[in-house]
Amino acid sequence: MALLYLSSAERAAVWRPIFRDALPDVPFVEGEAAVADPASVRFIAAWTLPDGIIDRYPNLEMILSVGAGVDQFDFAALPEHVTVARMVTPSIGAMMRDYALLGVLAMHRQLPRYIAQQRSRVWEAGPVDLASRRRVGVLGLGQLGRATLHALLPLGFPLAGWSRTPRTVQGVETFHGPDGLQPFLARSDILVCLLPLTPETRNILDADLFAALPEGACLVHAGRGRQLDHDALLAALDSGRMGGVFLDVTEPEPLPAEHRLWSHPKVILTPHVATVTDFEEGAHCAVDCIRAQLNAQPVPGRVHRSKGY
Ligand code: NDP
Ligand code: OXD
Repeated sequence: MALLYLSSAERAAVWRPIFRDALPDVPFVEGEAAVADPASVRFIAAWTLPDGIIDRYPNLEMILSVGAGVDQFDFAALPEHVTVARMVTPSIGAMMRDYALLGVLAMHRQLPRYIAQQRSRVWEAGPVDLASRRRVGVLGLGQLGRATLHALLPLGFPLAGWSRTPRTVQGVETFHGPDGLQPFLARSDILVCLLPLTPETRNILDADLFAALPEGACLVHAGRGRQLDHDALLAALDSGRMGGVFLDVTEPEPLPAEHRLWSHPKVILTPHVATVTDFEEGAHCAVDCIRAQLNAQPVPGRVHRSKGY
């Protein structure tokens, strides 16, 4: 029985001793070239999977994403009996909370405008409003959406959240499903997207969605690039329908050098850095997943394949 590890050498240096101590019966095999017996591979930890890998390991039972997302996997190519799990660790939530807070405050206090003004040596005050008059809406009430809302609550923004199924979050007005989307959008002056990428959420941030937001609304997007219609966003920024965007994810990544989002005065762009999975926490999370699988217990971070997240 072995774990086939297919990620960076830097991460491996942290994972290797943790696996040796915690799971001495599960050899930590680094790279396919090091696999002595393909039948021994029962677990794979990777960000992306090389083509045809599933056929090479007949006893594979679990794939662990080394990040929080799993949309990089082609579920249709994975046999039903293979469990897929992802990283659910305290620091992923904490880092996203910090990032989303930064984005919301940057939009609330018009940071793109003042960065552009500073570059042009323009001293011109814009309107300043109270947080209690700026409504924030978070798309996605999972580990990241909830961590963000908990951090925003004491700042006084009226808060709402949207999920697929009904959810309760203290101090937050919640909406769910397609019917809940329009009323949720209509009260969101700053929209934060923390949704997983699935067939239902692909391109969800499109012209119709921007039109359903209050005039001049802002977007903080740290979900996935393929959820965003980049052209529709540029058109909405140019027309004034959207007031600004704080963007961590694009399609493709890196964003091509000639793309207008790089230089748009209403855009703050970061290179997919909202969270980085801490190697040590990730190793412990992977150990917990494998232990749970071996003991036929619920696997933490297990992905529900029919839902796609
Ligand atoms: P979770 O699986 O914990 O939560 C997902 C949330 O989205 C749930 O509330 C779920 O609803 C909701 N949701 C899913 N599909 C729909 C839908 N069709 N309509 C409405 N709501 C929907 O995910 P996480 O919070 O851990 O992560 C979210 C995403 O953030 C990741 O999948 C990844 O893409 C992205 N991410 C980005 C990072 C970055 O650095 N930029 C880093 C880490 C993650 P319900 O509660 O009903 O199930
Ligand atoms: C992740 C990410 O999902 O980095 O971990 O986006």
